[in-house]
Formats: sequence, C-alpha cells, structure tokens
Amino acid sequence: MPVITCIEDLKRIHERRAPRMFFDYCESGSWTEQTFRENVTDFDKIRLRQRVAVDMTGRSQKTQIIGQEATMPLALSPVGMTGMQHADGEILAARAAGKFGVPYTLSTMSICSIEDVAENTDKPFWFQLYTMKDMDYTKRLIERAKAAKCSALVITLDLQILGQRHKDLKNGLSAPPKLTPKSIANLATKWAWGLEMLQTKRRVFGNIVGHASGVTDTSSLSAWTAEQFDPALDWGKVAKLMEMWGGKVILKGILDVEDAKRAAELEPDAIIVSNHGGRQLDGALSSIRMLRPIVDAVGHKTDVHIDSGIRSGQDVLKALAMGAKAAHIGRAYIYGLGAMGEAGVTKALEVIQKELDTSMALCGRQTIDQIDPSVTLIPEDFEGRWHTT
Ligand code: HOC
Repeated sequence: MPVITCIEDLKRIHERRAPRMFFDYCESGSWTEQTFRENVTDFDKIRLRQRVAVDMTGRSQKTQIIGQEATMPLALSPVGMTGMQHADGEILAARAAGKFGVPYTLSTMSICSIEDVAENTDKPFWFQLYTMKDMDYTKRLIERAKAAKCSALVITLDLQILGQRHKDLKNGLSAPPKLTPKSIANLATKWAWGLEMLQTKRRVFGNIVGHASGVTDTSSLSAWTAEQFDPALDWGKVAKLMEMWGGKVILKGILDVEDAKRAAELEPDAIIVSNHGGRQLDGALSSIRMLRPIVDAVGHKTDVHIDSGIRSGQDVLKALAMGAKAAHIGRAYIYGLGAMGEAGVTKALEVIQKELDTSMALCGRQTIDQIDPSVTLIPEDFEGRWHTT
C-alpha cells in the first residue's frame, strides 16, 4: 500500500479502483468546467500569514457546528451515488464521519437509503433534501428523515434543473452501470470494486426506488430526475419545507448576496455558500470569492458555511479566516471512499485535520476561535471588479 500523505494520493487510488463512469461523475463540472477548476485555483490565490514565537502547546480544532459538537469545523457534503464509488459507500462514509466526530450528510440521490444508513450507524446524520414536483413524496422523505432521527435537514437550492456534465452523458452514467461493450471493458479491470459490489444488495437509488411512485428500477432514473425535480421551487416553498421539518435547517447553494439576504430572513441555522462543486452554473464565481461578501451581508444573522473547492486543511483555515463557521467537503472524502472504503474516508479526515492543525500553529493560532481575518493575505481585487452591467 503506498504512503498516503495528501488528498491527491487518495484521488489517484480512487481513479485506479473505481469504474471510469463513477470516477468521472465525481471529477466533473458542468460544460467547460471553468467554475469547477476555479473553485480550487482561487483558494491558491489566498495566502496565509506566518507568525512565530507563539506558545503552541494547547492546540485544538474542536468547535460547534449549528450547535452540535464537532472534532473540527468540517462536515461531509451530500454526494449523489456515493454507494457506486464503493459498495455501501454512504454507510461507510457515515460511520467514518461519526467515529471522527464530524457531521455526515446523506444525499436524496444516495444508493443506501435513509433507513439503511440509520440502521447501520450509531451517530445521527444530516439529510439533504431535493424538492420534487410530487409534494407527497417530498413530505415522505422528510418524514423518513425524522423517523431516522436525522439531526439536521440540508435543503439544496441550486439544482432545480441539472447542469450538463459532458462526461456523464458520454459515459452513459447509470446505477448500477449498464453493460455496454465500453463499460464491460472498463469493469473487467475493476475486479476489487466488482467483488465488493457483488456482496451488497444496495445497487439502486435507495431513497427513490420502491418509494417514489412509478419508479421500479433505475434504468430510467436520469429521465425521472429531470422530470421530477421541482422547477417551481421558490422561497415560499422553502419556508414550508422548513416548517414541515421543524428542526435544524441548513440552506445550501447560495452564491449571491441578494439570495443570502432572502435566505437569512427565513432564519435557518446556517447557509452554505456553494456552486454545487462547479456542477451547475458554469461561469459562476468560485465559492471562496463569494464568501466574504455574503458573510458581510448576513453573517450577523446566520452562520455562513462554504463548500466547493476545499481539498486541504489550509483551504479550511482560509475559509474560516474569511468568515465561514464550517467547511463542507465532497470530492475530498469521496476520493478516500473510492480508494479504500471507510478507512479511506477516515484517512481523508486525518489528512485534513493534520493540515489544519499544523497550519493553524504556523499562523500562531491554537484554537478555532482564535482564527480571524488577519490569518490571511488576500489580493486586493479578489472579490472586486465584477459588475452586473
Ligand atoms: C442522476 C443523478 O447532487 C449531483 C447531485 C445530484 C444529481 C442528480 C442526478 O450530481 O450534483
């Protein structure tokens, strides 16, 4: 087994181990992938400020996220089809997160169902909700999440319709994979993945098949998704969903100051500055560029989190210094899961915590509440010079 020292190492193993269509699903953005790329490269433009001769003996990354204890200010994002990156992927990721002490968010578009994850883990997890035209089905998802004792509802707002991802269309993405000459040739080289997949029965979208009317298999699922996601979602409906849930709520997918103000009026426990990992509106600004303007506008009313582009503890530190209360990772833990299951997710979390700990120390900070804007050096025009007209 190679020595794993960074998230990039896990990504290389994931790429070798998982079928091409699922690795590509993880590693793609929409259209030209400009936003997908800039989510990462914009973090590189921000620098950290080295400080010396500060006592570093009492270091800790412990914090609270929406009032819940956490080992570090990090949560695992909902990722569709996680159970295709590795058999039982959602259960394994939830277990790793639970043992590590950070929140795990289960996607509506998961392979393992809400009940599967609840029965096979011992820590509460968060549930991410996509809103369907079929309001009865949406309500049932909320009821199922309540019955599973999910400790927060994450409502995604930026995917009423799907951004086009060229790789998924070219690969004929489906779960389980359709057997075509191309996919068979690729699957034949992925025997470890295949052996594990043969040992589980969880190979279809567990929250949907057998629960949503008219869906009995997954062969027509992308068409079903396109037909069923609610294009008419508006703030009034968001307020109703929050009321139906009645517990802690995070609104995900905010990238605009006006939307952030509107979201904050609903008094969620947090909002997530996000462009869906660059998978939706290609050409949108990176999440990290929009973080400070949104924190300045609504940070006094609600906690502001960030996702999209976080691949290291240094990225987490930069986001916290720029006002985020927590960072959410998607690809960074999926690489670990695809590489080596639960142990890989744990490895991803350990890598990020170590990077965060060391970088905080080298910036002269022992605890999360000592992280402030003076940790970072930001180019003058980082958020500026963008005009709507
Ligand atoms: C066939 C899956 O969040 C993503 C997910 C949701 C995709 C729904 C369709 O891929 O960005």
